[in-house]
Amino acid sequence: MFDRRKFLLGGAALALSGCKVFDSATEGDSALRKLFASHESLTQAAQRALIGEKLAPEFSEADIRQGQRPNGSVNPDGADYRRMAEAGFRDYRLTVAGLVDAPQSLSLAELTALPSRTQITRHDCVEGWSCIAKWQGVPLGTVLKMAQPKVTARYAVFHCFDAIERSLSGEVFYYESIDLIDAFHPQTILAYAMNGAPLPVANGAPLRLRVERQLGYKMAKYVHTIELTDSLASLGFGKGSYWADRGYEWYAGI
Ligand SMILES: Nc1nc2c(c(=O)[nH]1)N[C@H]1C(S)=C(S)[C@@H](COP(=O)(O)O)O[C@H]1N2
Ligand SMILES: [Mo]
Repeated sequence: MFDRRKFLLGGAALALSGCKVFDSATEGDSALRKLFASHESLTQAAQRALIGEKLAPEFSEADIRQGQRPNGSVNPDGADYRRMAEAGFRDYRLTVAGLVDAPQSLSLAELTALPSRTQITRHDCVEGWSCIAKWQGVPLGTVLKMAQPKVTARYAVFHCFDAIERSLSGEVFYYESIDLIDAFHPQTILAYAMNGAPLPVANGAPLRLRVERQLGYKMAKYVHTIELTDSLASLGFGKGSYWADRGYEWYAGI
């Protein structure tokens, strides 16, 4: 059995020893803080030290004022995806692989049979718009525990069905990653329903990530595989995310 406590303690101890140094230096408006703010990994460490395991704000039904605005890929056109969508995703399977002792292959029926979490949260896109919507899904931590991550696992990488880019050198499928602190955060879910209905294709059907303390581009839509890794170096250009590889930050905390 995968011992989550031992596993998390290992990671937390490392993270804490990394953050502690910056605790006092990053308080308030010190010159050091400004210096650190220019360096992403230090900003990330400082942000982590400050926010800890805090929950993102949750809202009420009355706060849902509009539909979730579809953005990025809205209709993957790969033949396999199209066939699957036309059959109501009956043949969909989520693969959980990589640094795990018990790789998983889960149908939508199996995923929806697991205990779910529902949350009304605000989605903030880096382009400057926000939407409040209700999301229902299975906590990512539940699915990862089933796969029994090895102690060497540090990141959850999300591989998606949509080719976001096409060129003569080939197709680039959307990819994202988060660390295992965010992966096991209680509000991090694999959502299959939105605003009380099955997740629409435009918003990532059949399964999309919600990682509520980060910006929209982290929330991979059309996820087919979750791969646990100890490094992001061999993914894309090495920054761990389609958009991070194109200039945005990998840790997009809000
Ligand atoms: N697979 C995939 N995931 C994605 C994207 C994408 O293009 N492809 N776009 C991202 C961006 S920039 C945002 S803001 C959100 C949009 O989610 P929505 O369409 O449900 O609003 O999905 C994110 N996840
Ligand atoms: Mo976005």
